[in-house]
Amino acid sequence: MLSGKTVAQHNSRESCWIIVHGKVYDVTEFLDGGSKIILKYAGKDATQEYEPIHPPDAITTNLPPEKHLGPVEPDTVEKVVVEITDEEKARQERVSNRPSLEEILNLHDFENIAKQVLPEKAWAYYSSASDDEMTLRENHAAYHRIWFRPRILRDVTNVDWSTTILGHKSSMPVYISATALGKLGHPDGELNLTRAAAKHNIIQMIPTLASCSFDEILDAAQPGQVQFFQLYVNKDRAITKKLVQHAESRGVKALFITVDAPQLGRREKDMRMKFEAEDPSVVSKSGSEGVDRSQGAARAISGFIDTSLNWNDLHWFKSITKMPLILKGVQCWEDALEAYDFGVAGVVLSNHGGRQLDFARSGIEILVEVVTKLKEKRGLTFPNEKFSLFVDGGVRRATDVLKAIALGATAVGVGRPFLYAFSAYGTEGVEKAFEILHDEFQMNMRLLGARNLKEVVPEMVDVSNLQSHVVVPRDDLYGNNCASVSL
Ligand code: 173
Repeated sequence: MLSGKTVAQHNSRESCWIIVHGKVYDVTEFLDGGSKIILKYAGKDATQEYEPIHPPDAITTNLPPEKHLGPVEPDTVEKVVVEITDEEKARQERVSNRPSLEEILNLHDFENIAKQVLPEKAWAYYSSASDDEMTLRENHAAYHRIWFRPRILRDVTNVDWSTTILGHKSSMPVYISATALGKLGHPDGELNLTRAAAKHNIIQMIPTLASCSFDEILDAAQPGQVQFFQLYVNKDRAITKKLVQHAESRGVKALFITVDAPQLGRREKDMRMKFEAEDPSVVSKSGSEGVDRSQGAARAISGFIDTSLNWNDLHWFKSITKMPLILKGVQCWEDALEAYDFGVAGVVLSNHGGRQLDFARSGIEILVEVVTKLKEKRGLTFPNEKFSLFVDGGVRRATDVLKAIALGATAVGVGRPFLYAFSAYGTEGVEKAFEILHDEFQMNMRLLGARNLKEVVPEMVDVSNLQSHVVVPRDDLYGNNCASVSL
């Protein structure tokens, strides 16, 4: 057994040991590039910082066994004193005063509450988007430029909004999109989603960068529960191959390869947060890196993503798995057509929740051109069982979903609202979010005159304004991105 004192001596760039869950690891070789945060914990217990942003098996998969130095004598480790600031006290107060779930009426409510009850870092990471957050706002605003043309005098006593996604039943045309770092918001992280999804027959897309390990999330699923996997392609293809084949062997039903993030966007809210959180004394010692001391939670852990990923790699993916492949992050009809011609099972028309290229168009706008062009060029009609179109970004209401369905989407992905729901209320929050959507589907389908999703047709929407990118309306929730530099 190592003593805390011994560990404490390895507190430099030359030799950096950390303690996680009572075990000591030599992480010196992880220090090159982007890992200044590790140095802050050199020689110390890093568990609290480590836990939310790494799955429990991250060390065992990434650090060679000889760097696992064994257990530390618990009593000899100096406790990392976490000072409860006044701000934190106030936050905890807000957590205990949060409204009951009965008071939540829509998905926006979760966002509003999350903003007030989440730890600052978590809110900054989840809510942030790139640059001026124009695409983030546009994602939501684009739905406001589509209006309905409802039909009347149809017997809408029974309405059914259940559907099939890539051959799998779903209680609504919505799936849980992948979002990273669930434990920043709630100690159970992504398991909240798994549990709620099981109860409501909703498909969960498991993120590569979940806080919980992949197997934990699979183990938490009920027999027969359908899960998809979102993949960030690693520079080390052996790691990717292992991940993909493991997912397939555990029964994951589809592989969503993220294609819009060769580099992560600058999410300035997130970056600013880290900037302030870091201990200046440590930073100054790290020397020549100048002020670029931190890139925020996401960038800090994204270095493994392969910037060279290209169309040719898709052959390789086909050779290593039988799971259907879906490209996540397609942003124009030309790429959708190429994806179709290549023979993948579908595409997600998405700009990564506004977190990548700012001024990328909304998924719903892209959907219209993709449907038009694929009909023109390949004679396809949508929804199409051979080639599914998914949309994500900015979806908050069943009306948003119905607009996408009318325009040819198979289903839409929802990310942040479910994150916010479990961050504030755990699994029950996510269940409530599903219940709200179910209620909204029932009412809106009746009012639209559609008894099932097949009856939600293009003629029911007016998209004549969709492509006019007029000024994005003011949005208080997001308006503060640039106002947070304190002087
Ligand atoms: O949007 C994100 O934050 C994201 O996809 C990501 C990518 C790499 C690391 C962490 C999160």
